[in-house]
Amino acid sequence: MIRTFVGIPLPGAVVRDLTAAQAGLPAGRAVAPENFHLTLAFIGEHPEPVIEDLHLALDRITGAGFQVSLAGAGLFGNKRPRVLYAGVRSGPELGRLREKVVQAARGAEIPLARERYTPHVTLARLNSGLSPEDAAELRDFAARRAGFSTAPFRIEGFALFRSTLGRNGAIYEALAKYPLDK
Ligand code: 2AM
Repeated sequence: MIRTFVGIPLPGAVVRDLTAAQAGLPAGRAVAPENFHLTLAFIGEHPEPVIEDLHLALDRITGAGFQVSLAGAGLFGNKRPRVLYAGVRSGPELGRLREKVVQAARGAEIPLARERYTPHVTLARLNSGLSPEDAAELRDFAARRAGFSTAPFRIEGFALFRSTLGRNGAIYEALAKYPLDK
């Protein structure tokens, strides 16, 4: 079984901005710079032949590259925050690309969870045992990052990532890359 997701790697300048935005994080585990990405769809665990079918379907996706920027910060999980994230500012192209990825997964007979897609980049993950004090500090921290933004950058492609869960967090490895504008 391979645990995978489809995501967009980020340019170096954006990674540097995200790393700067993590400074002073009061609680939780900061995402390592090499792990920053914008998830298009979490695929989950599947046997290798299924992932091979997914790869072929992803490889058939066409479309033009497009611009996005990152802006703002927030927490997923109100009372029990689980993720601190940077927001994404984009036109309709990002949602359309996500839809193509969802269709590719369906074509490979991978049923995806029917959840609302909220584009974001995870800055830190928070343990379920977070104290109310730490949660309050994190809310303050996110509020202070409300003005966070990056310069616009171009999405030139996306990738299929393998996620290997380990003791020190997940390791992500790009299994295949899919350029847009091809
Ligand atoms: P994230 O985008 O908020 O960071 C690999 O696990 C990637 O898929 C992570 O980036 C993760 O969250 C995203 N993801 C989305 N839904 C997930 C789920 N149900 N379980 C694990 N990861 C998920």
